[in-house]
Amino acid sequence: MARRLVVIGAPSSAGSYAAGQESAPRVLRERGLIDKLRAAGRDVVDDGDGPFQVWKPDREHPRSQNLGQVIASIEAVTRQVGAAIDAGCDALVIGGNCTIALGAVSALSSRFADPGLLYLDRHFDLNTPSTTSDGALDWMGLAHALAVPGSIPELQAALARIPLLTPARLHLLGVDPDATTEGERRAGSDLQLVWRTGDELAQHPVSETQRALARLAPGPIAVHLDVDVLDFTDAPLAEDTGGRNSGPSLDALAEALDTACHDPSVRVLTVGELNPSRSAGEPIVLDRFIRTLAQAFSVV
Ligand SMILES: [Mn+2]
Repeated sequence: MARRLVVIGAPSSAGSYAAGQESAPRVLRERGLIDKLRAAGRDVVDDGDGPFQVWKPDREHPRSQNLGQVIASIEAVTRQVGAAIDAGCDALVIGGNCTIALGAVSALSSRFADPGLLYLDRHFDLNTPSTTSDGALDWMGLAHALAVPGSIPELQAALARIPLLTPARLHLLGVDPDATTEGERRAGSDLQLVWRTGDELAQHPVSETQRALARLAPGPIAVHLDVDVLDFTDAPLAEDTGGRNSGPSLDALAEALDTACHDPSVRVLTVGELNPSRSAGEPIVLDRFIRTLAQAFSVV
């Protein structure tokens, strides 16, 4: 018997480069996400949204923009995912920025000894305000989870533990080495993180996911998907348009998500950085993505 699935929205672009991702939960619901999940056999409860936050420049804090909003969004995800877990349910969180993954792991960390995180993203997200000048917190999340030097104390303090994760409890799939900063490469090497490239994920979506799950066993495991891991030419969903003609297709990613979400140790999937305006010229890609989620959560 599949566990009940709680759908949670995190409509925020506060940690982004520009507005857009805040509308992802609304757009996916309007295009039938909840009904498609139910049609796949799941008992679904829609728990609604956390705070609605639209990015604007934070000129007072240019290197860590909109920190207070980012923390409030993470805390809302932590509360909502925690309530779902306490009720014996699984959770699907639609972001929002990739920092929502910290909320999911925080919720698990308050309840379980040793949760793991499978992170599907083109980026390491290991930046701090000293390694990138752009001040977008959405690619600083894992640095804060791992307590990389230079992390912002207020953001760390919002998490269940410091560090929230150890390298042994983190597995990254889909990284584009050309999309990493020097500071990220240094942190990743210092911490000896385990990661695979987008090409490896594209070629072996099932076996790479199985290897990650085995490494993070017994869990529980949170899975995070930044849609920028996808080949943007195949599936233009992400805020970041840099992934043209590299990384997995949506069909290949579907195999990875299918494998992950059908593993009983996986309790949460967070989806970040989906900007619906990217697919305005071909909105059917949003329906393909909803079908991918419904298949991943289907009762088999
Ligand atoms: Mn990313």
